[in-house]
Amino acid sequence: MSDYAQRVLDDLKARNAHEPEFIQAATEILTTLKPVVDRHPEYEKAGLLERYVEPERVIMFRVPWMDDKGQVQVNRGYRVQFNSAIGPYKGGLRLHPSVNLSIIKFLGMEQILKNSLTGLPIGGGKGGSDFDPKGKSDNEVQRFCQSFMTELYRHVGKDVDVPAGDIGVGAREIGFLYGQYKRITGLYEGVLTGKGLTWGGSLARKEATGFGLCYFVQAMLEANGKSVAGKTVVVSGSGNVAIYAAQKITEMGGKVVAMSDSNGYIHDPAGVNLAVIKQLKEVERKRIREYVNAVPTATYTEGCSGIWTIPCQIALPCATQNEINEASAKALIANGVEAVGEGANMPSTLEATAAFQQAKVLFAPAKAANAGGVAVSALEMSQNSMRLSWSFEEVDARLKDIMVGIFHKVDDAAKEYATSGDYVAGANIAGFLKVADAMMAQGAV
Ligand code: NDP
Ligand code: 2IT
Repeated sequence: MSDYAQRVLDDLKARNAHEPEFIQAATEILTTLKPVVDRHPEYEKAGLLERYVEPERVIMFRVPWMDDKGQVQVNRGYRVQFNSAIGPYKGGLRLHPSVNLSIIKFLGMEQILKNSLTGLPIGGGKGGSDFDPKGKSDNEVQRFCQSFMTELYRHVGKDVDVPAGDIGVGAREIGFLYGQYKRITGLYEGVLTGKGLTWGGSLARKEATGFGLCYFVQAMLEANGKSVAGKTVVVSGSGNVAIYAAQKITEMGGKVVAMSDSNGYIHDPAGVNLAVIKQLKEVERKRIREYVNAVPTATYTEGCSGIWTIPCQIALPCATQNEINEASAKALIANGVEAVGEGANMPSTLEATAAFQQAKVLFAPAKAANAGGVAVSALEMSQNSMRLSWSFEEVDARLKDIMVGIFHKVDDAAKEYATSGDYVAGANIAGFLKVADAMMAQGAV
């Protein structure tokens, strides 16, 4: 690595020693930016990397809410407004008990480059809370969301910062958050994306991350003389990203044989019945183990990592960070995996990524492969500003163009600056160049 990037990374590690996920994401990004920094010595004088790794603003706040028993509960809320060089801050809100500043900062820093890759004018941000929606009533979720927005409203706006969904935040939560924003500010504006279709949402936003992942993976396979058709696929998770990735990959001729949740995974060699998964997860909010009640030929196994020991040619991790460690990567490689498409953010550890790349597995990194969600969020912002809505087919066609376009940007940057086929370096470099250019033009801010 160049002295400059290494120095910034060493400094970041010392100053954020207690933030392992943030250090992990920064290590990958800074390591792959060496050839860019070498070609642009002016970046060092401009403190560009030091500015890049430091969020513009971190907002942390108390979120008090009353549970159904009348007991007041307190959670911690976050919004990291990381980088506004190319547009208003944009990125999801995560509600999960594991949420802390390290996780929100890693997600925010990834989001800067992802949003840049979409080619649309959106900066990078992320937020959330350690609130656990599991087991909470609709009323409790509503009271939490209203309290969260009662603080957040003063920091967001359609041209300032536009949050959306992530783990634990779907249409229900976006609805409660939007209602409270509207009530406090009196504004009917596109301050959130992932809204319902009757009140400003975009067709195909729900499907966008999963569909986009499959469009990217298909483009990557085609560029390497392969295709999805006829391949056996393992998809982890059974949330928003996983469900629509499984749907599209099936439409493309792949066969999904396993899916999971945070308790365990189901293996259905005949091909997963997605109608059953949707009913369990989207309608009833139940556990995936119940799948075997509807499909008795399938098996359920407790625990998450075992899903990666099921033989497949395509693996789509769509649950959460670091769900594939080196041992899981090696199990996939030993079973002949040909392509990995990251639907979740940073689902592979640094060691797992290295193992895939050494084994010449086609590896589609999250910030490129899962950019379809935020890309359609940006299309939702456009539709809101224009006060009109596009058809499903129109949005889906734009999504496909954007994902194929991202693949080519990433592929070209890998060839020009790194090694052909190193899509990790290609994504970081292609995303960074646009942000760096904008930051240089705007002065030392
Ligand atoms: P959902 O909440 O809809 O689904 C998350 C899924 O992952 C669930 O099946 C959940 O299981 C599982 N999961 C969550 N946390 C863990 C954990 N700690 N261990 C094991 N399994 C876990 O979220 P999304 O589908 O929206 O998000 C999935 C991933 O995709 C995340 O990494 C997110 O950042 C990323 N992403 C999401 C986008 C979007 O538009 N929604 C866009 C781009 C990326 P359980 O139900 O048991 O908790
Ligand atoms: O990680 C992500 O890109 C998201 N959770 C979606 C963000 C968005 O603003 O749509």
